[in-house]
Amino acid sequence: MAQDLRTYLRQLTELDERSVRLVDKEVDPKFGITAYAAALAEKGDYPALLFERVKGSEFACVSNLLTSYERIALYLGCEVSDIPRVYGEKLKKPVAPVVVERAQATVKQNVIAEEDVDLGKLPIPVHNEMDGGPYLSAGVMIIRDPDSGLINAGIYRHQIFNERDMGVWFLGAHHGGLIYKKYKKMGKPAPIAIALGHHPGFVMGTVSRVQGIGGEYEAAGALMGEALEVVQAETSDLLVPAHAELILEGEILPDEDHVEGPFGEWPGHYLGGGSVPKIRIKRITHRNHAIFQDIVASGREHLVVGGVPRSGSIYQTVKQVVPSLKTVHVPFYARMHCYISLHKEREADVKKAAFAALNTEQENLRHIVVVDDDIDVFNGEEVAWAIGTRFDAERDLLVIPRWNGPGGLLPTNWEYNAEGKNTPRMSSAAIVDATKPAPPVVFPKRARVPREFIELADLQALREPDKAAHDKWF
Ligand SMILES: Cc1cc2nc3c(=O)[nH]c(=O)nc-3n(C[C@H](O)[C@H](O)[C@H](O)COP(=O)(O)O)c2cc1C
Ligand SMILES: [Mn+2]
Repeated sequence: MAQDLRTYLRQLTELDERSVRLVDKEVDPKFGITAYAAALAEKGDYPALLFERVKGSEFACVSNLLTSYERIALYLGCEVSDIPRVYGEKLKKPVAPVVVERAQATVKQNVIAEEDVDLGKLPIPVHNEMDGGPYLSAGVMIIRDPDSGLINAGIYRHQIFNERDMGVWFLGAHHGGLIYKKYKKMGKPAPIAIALGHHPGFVMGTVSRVQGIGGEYEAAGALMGEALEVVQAETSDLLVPAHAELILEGEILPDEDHVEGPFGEWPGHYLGGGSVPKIRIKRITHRNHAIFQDIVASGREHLVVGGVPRSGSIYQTVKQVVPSLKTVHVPFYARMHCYISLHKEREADVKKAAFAALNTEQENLRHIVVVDDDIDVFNGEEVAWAIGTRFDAERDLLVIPRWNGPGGLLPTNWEYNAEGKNTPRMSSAAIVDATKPAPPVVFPKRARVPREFIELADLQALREPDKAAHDKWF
């Protein structure tokens, strides 16, 4: 059986039954869904949430699903610390999708005709206080490049405008926007499909940095460990995932831009927005008892789903340039940072690695920190310690002026003034070289307890202080 959202939910519950929590009380899609995620996050708890009754909708909604590295390690079948390597190596071995017949495609179990399309009947959340309206945050938009014929996919935010219209917001160099502009230039509507609810390997495959247009279905297959099953769309020549929960089909209209936003984005601020192209939805297909998928915008989930694929893609490209790379980490808690650990063979390795990372993740990275391979890049404290002990700003800091922007989601890519007007600007990137000098230079050794003695420590012998101990010692 092909993997999908449901097989993954089952796998999660087998891991730990508390990892998926049901909410059978009715919730309002306006703040009601994100309120549960936020209340739990305040307690440091990030279970997947399955809302069974969302006001105004017959569909359930799953949210907060991909909130931890452990959940990603689960489907990749590896340790958390090995995610970037395993992810990067899988991306190097793309798996082509296979086309299945309509009868095999669970997403075709129900078809909603054009005249019956009403986006108001989907459980689409309003996430944060000042958001301009409901947003699809986990919709994977599929579009065909008219020149090469290749299918490209990615997640782009979609604000719902009315029963059948929504926006689409494309950032900088993302292929989705480049392809849309080709149709616009020809004055033609661009056929698209939006897939909602699927296996995390599909979702993350589509947001991986795949070089060149297309290749996301192949990345999804590689991450899922099996060919993605796709099926002919209803209204266009697109091939869509056969086991998504819902597929919305429609067109990006060439000349009907619409104001969108604001939307609380992953850096945690309200930025971006303005006028965006409009999509008209013409058909919806869905599984029986479909589960709509949401990603908690600007919350932990948004950060993890965005960060991990970047770590995987960067691992792959840096490894090609600097083979002594150990691993990389784009931490969810500061996704504009990238920590790279390597065994330095020569001084130039640091800059080669840092530029490969910057060029792989062109839009969002601002600070690359390169450390030696004795530093655990998954531990922010160790990275901070390496900066404190091995980095000298005068000697080891390289600033690359005007690297990011102008504008976009990073707050540093804007100039602010007292009138409350923002003007786009470009901001710099920095490479922080927190490595020791390359051999043969001798650098002071780290103070450590010998490993063989740590292993000899008998932790079973530890006990709670009892009364006798109190009387004697305290
Ligand atoms: C939750 C989430 C939301 C995203 N929202 C947007 C968005 O609104 N606009 C955008 O251009 N990219 C967005 N991205 C990033 C793209 O989906 C991602 O970079 C993708 O690789 C772009 O593919 P493309 O270059 O083929 O268009 C988002 C990513 C995630 C994980
Ligand atoms: Mn692409």
